[in-house]
Amino acid sequence: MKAIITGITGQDGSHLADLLLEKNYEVIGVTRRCSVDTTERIKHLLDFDRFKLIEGDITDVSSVINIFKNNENVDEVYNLAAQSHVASSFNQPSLTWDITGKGCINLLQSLVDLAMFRVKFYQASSSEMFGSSYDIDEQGRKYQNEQTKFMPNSPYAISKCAAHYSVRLFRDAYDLHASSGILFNHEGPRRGENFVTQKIVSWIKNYKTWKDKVCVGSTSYNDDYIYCDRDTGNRFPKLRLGNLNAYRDWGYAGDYVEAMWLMLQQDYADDYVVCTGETHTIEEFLEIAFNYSGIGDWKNYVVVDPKFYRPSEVDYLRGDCSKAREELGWKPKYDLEGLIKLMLDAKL
Ligand code: NAP
Ligand code: F7E
Repeated sequence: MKAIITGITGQDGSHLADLLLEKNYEVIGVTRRCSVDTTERIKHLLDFDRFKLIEGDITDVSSVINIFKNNENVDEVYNLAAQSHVASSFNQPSLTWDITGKGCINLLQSLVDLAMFRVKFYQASSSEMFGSSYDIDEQGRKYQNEQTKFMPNSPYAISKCAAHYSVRLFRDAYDLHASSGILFNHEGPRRGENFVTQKIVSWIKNYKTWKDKVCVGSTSYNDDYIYCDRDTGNRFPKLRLGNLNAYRDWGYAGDYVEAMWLMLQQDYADDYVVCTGETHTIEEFLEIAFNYSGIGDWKNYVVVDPKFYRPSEVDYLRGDCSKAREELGWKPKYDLEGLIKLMLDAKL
């Protein structure tokens, strides 16, 4: 089997490459030109003979066509490439649209134009597409699943909705085996530093290094800094975060790439929600992470900084992945506590 992965240098791309190589696939990863090396997450794969990188950019149709023409025998295409940061999408809405929305259409249309109808296609859809929308279950709890309507409220989410609907269109209009995984937040040691979970974990690591190696005495605080009492000139900045009250359904990225692969092994293409079914606030994440790392009450170390507020927030996400459980036989292996321990242990 041969697969092309766009977004190979990202968190999910690297986990998916690991999984497919384990399954004996030949994996072609698409990387875009960058002035610095972006292969940190896949450096363990670079010498592998079934793993190859090719240069390409999904916003450029001619680049996409060349990739497919040079790999006409490909079996599966996983489109994981995106401008994936929601807050950044408010600052760069057109760029986000070009990559996250139009990029997917470029891939789908190129498959059709090249008559590559036997290729199976995976699209990385997102729980962000639900925005402020939810349904209510029998216990009165809010949830989102494949039937919940989309109410996107960021340029990122709008672009993902366009890509998602395009996948459905190409599935119906051209009979493409094109599936979308509506994945809720998934994290892990390979998560980018500017997403809230990794930002918290990285701060804890840096603080502990400072506390254990530099500040051997006791500490005191002001609004913005933690001071080392043995040397008053020595201070460490507090962790600055935005909205701490949003609820997220956080799972482990390593689990979620398996669901992507399972979708493409089905006889028929479809859309599937992938999640844990549990939801927690950023405050709860802080509580567990600070307790596990032994620092103490997170409230002494965190500053809420409006700079990190978004123009529009997604307040509540909790998925229902009954369909993925029943039809794909998939279930998550990590809960939030397990995920936080995994991330902290890797970092520390
Ligand atoms: P990520 O770490 O931000 O990775 C994004 C990848 O896309 C990077 O490899 C990036 O390359 C690549 N890329 C960006 N623009 C590109 C372009 N024009 N052409 C080719 N490649 C481009 O994201 P992730 O967390 O792995 O997520 C993977 C996918 O799942 C994304 O589509 C994301 O929107 C979606 N998703 C993620 C989550 C989540 O919680 N992680 C949840 C739902 C959906 P560079 O390294 O060069 O920047
Ligand atoms: O924010 C709040 C922020 O940036 C989570 C992407 O992978 O998952 C991800 O999008 C929450 C939000 O992830 C900070 O306001 C508070 O409520 O980690 P995040 P996200 O926006 O949920 C979805 C499913 C995707 O598809 C996306 O690609 O945390 N928050 N303070 C903060 N967030 C950040 N980044 N930084 C803060 O300082």
